[in-house]
Amino acid sequence: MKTFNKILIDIKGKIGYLTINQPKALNALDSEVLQELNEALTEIQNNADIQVVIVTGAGEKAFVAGANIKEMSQKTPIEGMTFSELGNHVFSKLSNLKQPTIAAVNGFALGGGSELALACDIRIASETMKIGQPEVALGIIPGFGGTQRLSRLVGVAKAKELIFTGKNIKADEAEKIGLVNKVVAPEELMTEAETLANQILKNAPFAVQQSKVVIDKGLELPLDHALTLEADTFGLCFATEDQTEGMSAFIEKRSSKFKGQ
Ligand code: DAK
Repeated sequence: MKTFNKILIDIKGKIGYLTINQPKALNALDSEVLQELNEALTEIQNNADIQVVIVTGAGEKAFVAGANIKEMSQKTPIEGMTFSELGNHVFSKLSNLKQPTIAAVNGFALGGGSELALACDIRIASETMKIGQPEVALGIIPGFGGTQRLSRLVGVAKAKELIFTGKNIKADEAEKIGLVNKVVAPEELMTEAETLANQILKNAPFAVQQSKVVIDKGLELPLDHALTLEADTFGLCFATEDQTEGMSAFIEKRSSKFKGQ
């Protein structure tokens, strides 16, 4: 796997670790970070050895403190547009990644940082996490999907409260409103994310990946169409060796050995 300047990619077993590695700037997202994320996500998508991805930030203080305000403040309108196009492309790529993604949110997750966590499938937070969408204080609105993903996750009223006030909330409140799945002590964060990843890894990879597609795409469809998508994809699973293996293993009272085929 290629090495990068501002992000780290590591693979252990079937887990890919994607770390934003700019701790001095609280892992703020500048154009270079976004470009590297873009490349890294393509590599991850095409790497059959990686079956779950954990996204985190380097250091103890921040997951990601947002888009890089210092860089953004210098942009011309055209550069702003390019930045926006790249950012939207990267966040959609993360959200549509075929592998399930877990954000291990280890501190400040503000603006683009909150949106990075929202673009992942599951969020595990450290007790030290503070999450929010402070963009309106900078004269902008959330631009990496926050208005849409936050509303879908926590409901319109809570999303409006968070976005209109720009306030940060702590981990326990984020858990209460369903913004994060679970809160753990900082030293347990990575172990918790890995435990979850390993639970996912016990299952048939194609079935997990297709569940993700059907949940995400289905939410954009009328219920009848979404249920048809589910039925079609359910049928498709019967074309896989892993479906035969999973059901045979149950009948033969043994554990399954999935091959991802
Ligand atoms: N950008 C650049 N540098 C940042 C940064 C950021 N977002 N956040 C922190 N830093 C830098 C600080 O400037 C400081 O650098 P030095 O001064 O040491 O060089 C270093 O990180 C440590 O930060 P602090 O000294 O401020 O640390 P504190 O503990 O005092 O405060 C903090 C931590 C997280 C509360 C504070 O740093 C802070 O408020 N940061 C900004 C948080 C924020 O407003 N984030 C939202 C950014 S706006 C778009 C799509 C999306 C977006 C934009 C456009 N398009 C589609 C075009 C997204 C926008 C955002 O995310």
